[in-house]
Amino acid sequence: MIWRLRTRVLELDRPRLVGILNVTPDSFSDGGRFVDIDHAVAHARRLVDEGADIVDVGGESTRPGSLPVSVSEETERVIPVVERLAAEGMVVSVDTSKPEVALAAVAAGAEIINDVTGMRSPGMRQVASGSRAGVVVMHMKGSPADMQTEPRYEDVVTEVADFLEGQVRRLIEGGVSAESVVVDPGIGFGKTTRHNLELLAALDRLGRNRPVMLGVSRKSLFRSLAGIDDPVERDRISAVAAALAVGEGVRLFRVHNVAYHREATALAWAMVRGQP
Ligand code: HH2
Repeated sequence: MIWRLRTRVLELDRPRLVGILNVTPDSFSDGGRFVDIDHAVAHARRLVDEGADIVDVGGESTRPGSLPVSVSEETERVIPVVERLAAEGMVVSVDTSKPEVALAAVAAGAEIINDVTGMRSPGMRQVASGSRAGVVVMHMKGSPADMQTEPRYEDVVTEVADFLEGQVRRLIEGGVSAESVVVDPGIGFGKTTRHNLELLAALDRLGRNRPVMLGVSRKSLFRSLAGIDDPVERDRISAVAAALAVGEGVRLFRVHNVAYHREATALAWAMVRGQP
């Protein structure tokens, strides 16, 4: 399996780590820590030193209840950081739902567009096909403002799988290469703990046609499942979940603590292959 990005190809011949860089004042676990550009760049270097293959830069929090930010605000937060990281040779992904921000980010050197709204906006699909960027199509029910108010599904796995495949089809019809697209079930986005678990139990099915990216890092399901209130204290259990997902075929992990995840996924990968 490969993932075709804007100017390069990433082999998915082993687990790959996407280090999270939130340049926001209000993200749920690290809000406010990397708003300053030099701090953001220093953190990105650390993510890469620890083994991140990609750095995902986000300028708008999507935590439950968060409110949207304007295009200009998000652009100001994200673009200078993308420029600096790309200039240092890092593979940069931009975590945005706004076509204007995605366009500016690819012009500044981003290789990947990661859209938590699943590329529903025609403008986003145009930017994707025009730029030939890699694309992450994520599932979310509702919007961050309302997604956790009693989400309901008949069958969460079928609904999520159908949505993701439908969006991939639209992208391909719009001229995006099938090899450029990966899918993400959107753990915690309009889902109860039970929905999240049903999806985690069906990762092999979700990954049948397409590489899967998984973002469980520090998420609130670890509060309900393991009683860990402080998001930063959820790094170890996040790495355990990622290791288990390696066994289900997942090759891309969006994570805060790269060092833990590197260890856990490397071990899982050796066990899956039966080779060091
Ligand atoms: N989760 C978050 C943000 N972006 N993108 C993908 N593809 N998958 C995810 O699971 C995902 C995502 C939420 O986490 P975080 O960035 O740490 O928090 P916040 O949205 O508060 O900035």
